[in-house]
Amino acid sequence: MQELFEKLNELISEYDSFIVMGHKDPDLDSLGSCLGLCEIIESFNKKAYIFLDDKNLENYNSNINQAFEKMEKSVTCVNEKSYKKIKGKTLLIITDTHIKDRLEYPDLVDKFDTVVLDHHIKSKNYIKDTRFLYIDTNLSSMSELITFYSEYVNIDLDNVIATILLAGIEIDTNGFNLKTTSRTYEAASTLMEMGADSILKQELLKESKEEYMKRATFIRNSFMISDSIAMCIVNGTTNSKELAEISEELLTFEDVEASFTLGKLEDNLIGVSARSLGEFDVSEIMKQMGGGGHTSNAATQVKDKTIKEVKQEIIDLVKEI
Ligand SMILES: [Mn+2]
Repeated sequence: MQELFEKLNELISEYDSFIVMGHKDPDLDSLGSCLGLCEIIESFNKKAYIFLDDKNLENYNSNINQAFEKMEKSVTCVNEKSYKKIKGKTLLIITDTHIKDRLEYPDLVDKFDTVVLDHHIKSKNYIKDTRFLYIDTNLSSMSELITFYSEYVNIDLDNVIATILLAGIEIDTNGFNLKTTSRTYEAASTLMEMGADSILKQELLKESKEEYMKRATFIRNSFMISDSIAMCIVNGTTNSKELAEISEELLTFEDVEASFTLGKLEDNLIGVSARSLGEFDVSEIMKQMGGGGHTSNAATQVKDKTIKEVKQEIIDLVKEI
């Protein structure tokens, strides 16, 4: 990792200004890594901006404004208009995604030199033409990476930023269960030492009761398709995030080794999110259905089929293995 941090240091010294951007519908990992990066960059006496719709953050996390108010470090957000006023040689740093369509504002990629940092499985449509692209799927989260980077450059992050980073790790690991290594705990420990606040963190991780109840209803209706594989079908229109959350939650039940959650993403498009504790390779099945991923975390989207057909296809493929 030392090599990566040296490379980032070099890049930072080369430019005057920086725009840091995460993915759209930012979660705490995306947001935390953006904030942490900005603080690191500014410690080099350079100006960093976050590309973020800060007026609508509440839509993504009902307690985030409270966190921003408590932050001692000031952050400057830019949007579709205001980024044009940024002066000097500017570098765009993307974190927590490497796919253009997932960006908060994809157009920016064509306007600035770009660096991409991510921990998701590399997709075929990754952002090309970058100054530097770094994808490490062994990382639990971008928050973990940014924590180590701040340690490397010897910066004590703002308490609130440390809190958001810690919450980001918890979100991406589903409470230190998925993709968690000793390094993940090390990062968490560093963030606590930097002053991460567990009460604020809990506030940030609270979800609305409604959302929880909705998910609980779907989970109650889930069923086993083999001795150790659970399936859940979401009624109505859903999104990939909800499907993934349900699959992850199903893994916490006794006897569940792997899980598949499916639901309608839009008309004529069904999403499947698959998770496993690691023994059963869910990517095998998702690949056969046109998707991808790795052993414990995979997904696909299927066009022009009914939920019933997709459900049967999964059941048949599971039987074959
Ligand atoms: Mn992430």
